Amino acid sequence: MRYLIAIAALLMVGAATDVRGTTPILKAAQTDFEIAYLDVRSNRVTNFATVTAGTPFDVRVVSGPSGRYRAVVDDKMLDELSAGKWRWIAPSKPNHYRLAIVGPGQAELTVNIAVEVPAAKIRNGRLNGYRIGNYPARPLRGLSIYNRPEGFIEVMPEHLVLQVSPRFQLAQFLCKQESNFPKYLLLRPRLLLKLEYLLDRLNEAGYPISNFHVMSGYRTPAYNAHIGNGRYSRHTWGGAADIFVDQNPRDGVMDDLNNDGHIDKADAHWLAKFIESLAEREDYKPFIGGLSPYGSTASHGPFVHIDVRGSHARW
Ligand SMILES: [Ca+2]
Ligand SMILES: [Ca+2]
Repeated sequence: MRYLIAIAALLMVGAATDVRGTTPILKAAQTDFEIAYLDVRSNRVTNFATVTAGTPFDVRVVSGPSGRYRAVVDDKMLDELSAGKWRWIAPSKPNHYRLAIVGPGQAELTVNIAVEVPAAKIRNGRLNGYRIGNYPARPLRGLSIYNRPEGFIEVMPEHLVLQVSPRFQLAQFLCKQESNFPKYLLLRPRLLLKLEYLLDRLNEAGYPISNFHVMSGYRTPAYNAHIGNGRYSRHTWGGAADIFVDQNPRDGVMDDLNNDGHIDKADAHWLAKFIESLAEREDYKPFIGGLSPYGSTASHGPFVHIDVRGSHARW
């Protein structure tokens, strides 16, 4: 099933040819029921979650057609706690697992669950050799989203192509620091849902954009300090992405979104303004966070920072 989704995602990517063209609207795959897990709700066919080894992971169906729902983890059926509600106890061995929920109409929804390697295994700022650095001892303003992480998602080469949402793969969020495998990262499901939401709205507005280029997703505190960023960057908690649109032409830099013949900060502004225009919508509420357009420097082109910190932040 995972491979079918990957193929479907590739087909969707293939359908888009022109940012301002008349190609059909690209809809991210959604199913006819909605689930709730961790701090999110989703009806996307592909989802992502993290859980600490040995701890419970709860998931429930919150809306959809009436009838019998089933939950299966790696081909093993889960017992229901009550109708449409399940608890999976994560194994003590960190790895990637696949939870499938099948609805009464046989529609299927997948949650790819990463059982994390405990942060307690960090020695001298390194996790199994991968440089992490140090998280601030005190959360910013006492907010729990700035707590020190309890664990990290382990990434081996075979996990790079793992679909973490209908249009995004795990590799897109890895820190840019040079290192061997295993690599580690944090990635908040809410960030993925926001990226998918923004693509849906862009497509509805007539921009058949198949994906964002994620210039920077997760950053280790060590890498974040190295590039001169603040200690409380949402990137270091896996809740931020620096993105641009790159498909016409696909050349590694932002496209001319405002169609003025130049690739510059005005294109980042165009994208930021589009995102800002969604801010009053009811369905945008879960995605409130930071938003800021950036221009080019010697090391990168224009991009837009987004995050899911839960409060509006502009700079
Ligand atoms: Ca481009
Ligand atoms: Ca432009």
